[in-house]
Amino acid sequence: MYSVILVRHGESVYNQQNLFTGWTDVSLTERGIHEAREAGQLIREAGYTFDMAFSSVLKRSIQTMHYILDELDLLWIPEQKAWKLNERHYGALQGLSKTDTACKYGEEQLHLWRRSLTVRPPLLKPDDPRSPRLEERYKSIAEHDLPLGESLQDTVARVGYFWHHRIVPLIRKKERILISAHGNTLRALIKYMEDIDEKTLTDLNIPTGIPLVYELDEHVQPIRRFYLGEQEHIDRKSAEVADQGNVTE
Ligand code: DG2
Repeated sequence: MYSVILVRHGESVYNQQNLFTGWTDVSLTERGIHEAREAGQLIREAGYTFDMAFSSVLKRSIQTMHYILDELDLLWIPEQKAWKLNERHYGALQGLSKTDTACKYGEEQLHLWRRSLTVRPPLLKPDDPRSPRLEERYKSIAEHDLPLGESLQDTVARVGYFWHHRIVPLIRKKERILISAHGNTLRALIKYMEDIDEKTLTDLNIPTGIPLVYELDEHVQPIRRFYLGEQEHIDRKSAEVADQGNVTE
């Protein structure tokens, strides 16, 4: 049996301000740093360790990976930063307030943009200053691979590919892996691994900075997943994510 630990980065500046983030590269807040360190402590106390760590190329995920590894005294292990683990690209919604968006377009539309499997956000224009095609860090990626806005299904395709081709082979070699990523990247990965139905997926809200352990069988198929930490705390933090953008009491 194998295991892998997934974690959504700690609270970011945009999470704190309730803004759509996607590929916007924002830092952790003080609370986010604290959450990341706590995640490391929970992992250490539960007796897990790592041979290799993965993050996206966005600093909130990289910082979280480093705080966790620091708590485990594992900053020395190999790490890989991969754009395929970036958050779902939120297109032209990036930088907008979730609450203002709900007021303008209605809570139903906000919910569709945030939690539907197939609905894409309004796409960015290729020459929009927020376009990844203009960014130095993506210059080695073919233009047609760089999204201007993604549905969760689009994210499932790229994250699933990365999991299957880059991570599973390492797990088979008994490498113990940490993946520090994002709310929707992790929802996409769970969808890919378990093929959960759309309703369950819609209701799945990943809290910031809580380690999620996957136990896997000899074929690297999931047996069970569970969060580390107190259930009440985890439920409260998941509800906080679900409620972002609510305009009614
Ligand atoms: C959040 C997720 O991503 O937002 O892009 O706004 O995990 O990088 O903070 P993260 C964003 P929701 O889909 O929960 O609105």
